[in-house]
Amino acid sequence: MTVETLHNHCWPNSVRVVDSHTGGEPTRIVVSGGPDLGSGSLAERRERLRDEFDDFRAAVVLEPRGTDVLVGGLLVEPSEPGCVAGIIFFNNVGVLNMCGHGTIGLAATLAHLGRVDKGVHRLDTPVGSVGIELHENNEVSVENVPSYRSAKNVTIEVEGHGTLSGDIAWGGNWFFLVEDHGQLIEVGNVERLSDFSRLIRAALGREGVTGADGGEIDHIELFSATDNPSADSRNFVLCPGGAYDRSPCGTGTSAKLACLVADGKIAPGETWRQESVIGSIFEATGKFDGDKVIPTVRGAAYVTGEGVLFFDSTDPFRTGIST
Ligand code: PYC
Repeated sequence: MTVETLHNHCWPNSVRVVDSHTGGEPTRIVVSGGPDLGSGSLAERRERLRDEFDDFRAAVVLEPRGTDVLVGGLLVEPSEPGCVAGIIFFNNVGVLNMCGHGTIGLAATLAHLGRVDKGVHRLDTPVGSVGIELHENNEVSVENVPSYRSAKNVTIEVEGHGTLSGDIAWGGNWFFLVEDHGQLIEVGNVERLSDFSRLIRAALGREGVTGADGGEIDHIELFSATDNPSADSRNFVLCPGGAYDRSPCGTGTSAKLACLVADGKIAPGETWRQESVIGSIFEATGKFDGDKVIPTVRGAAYVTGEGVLFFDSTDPFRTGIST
């Protein structure tokens, strides 16, 4: 099968992909045939993907080829020396900064393709390089970008729910982290949790609350206790496109670790075990980097499929179904 490369804004006939899931959250990596984003940093090439190839993003992750839950990644040449690959993640509504579960899935994909051996490697991303280490049993550790809490106890007015406070933290994406919310974090309650979290995100937007760099806080993370003896806490994470993260969210777990370290609730080197709303677990430890923490997040990923996506020029849903 010939896989054509997309040049000069022409559509490819097809791209080769490898699918995986990490703690239940799916990732689809475009391993060949994707658009040529030219040269430059990963941040510059991400802008190009966003500005010039948004239809391609949508075609790969949206129905009928994907779902709203799917996170996509375009494998590219790295620009940072010492990196084995570059990755630009995207989802049902746009491009992402970084993606923890997706990086664990990417590591499993690269191992599946025979492109990396067990051991330690670095990957280039739009927000800096990250480390991966492949272990036994499908487990991967990701040494994430430096993470930090930028604001504590920020109070907002949530429509229908009154005043609520949370922390703002960076873990490769911006998060609003809420402990005291009165919601039941259980898989049977995800519709209500999603609606509630959307209202929080709307309140942040309405009140002009942003990350420290002015970036939109597009991920909402709720926490509760858990009865799982293998975990320290359970979370629910609303992703930018409205889907909830089936995994504990790698960047969200990093943001949580940054808050715990800032509050002196966990020492660097201690392990935090974050359970997702469906019961999958990531383990995280951190080390200090000035006033930030460098989290290492560990989870398991499984390759679920490998194939070719076709983009027939006569297909009325070639660019996906936007809802
Ligand atoms: O694992 O960092 C993550 C993530 C971000 C969005 C979905 N998953």
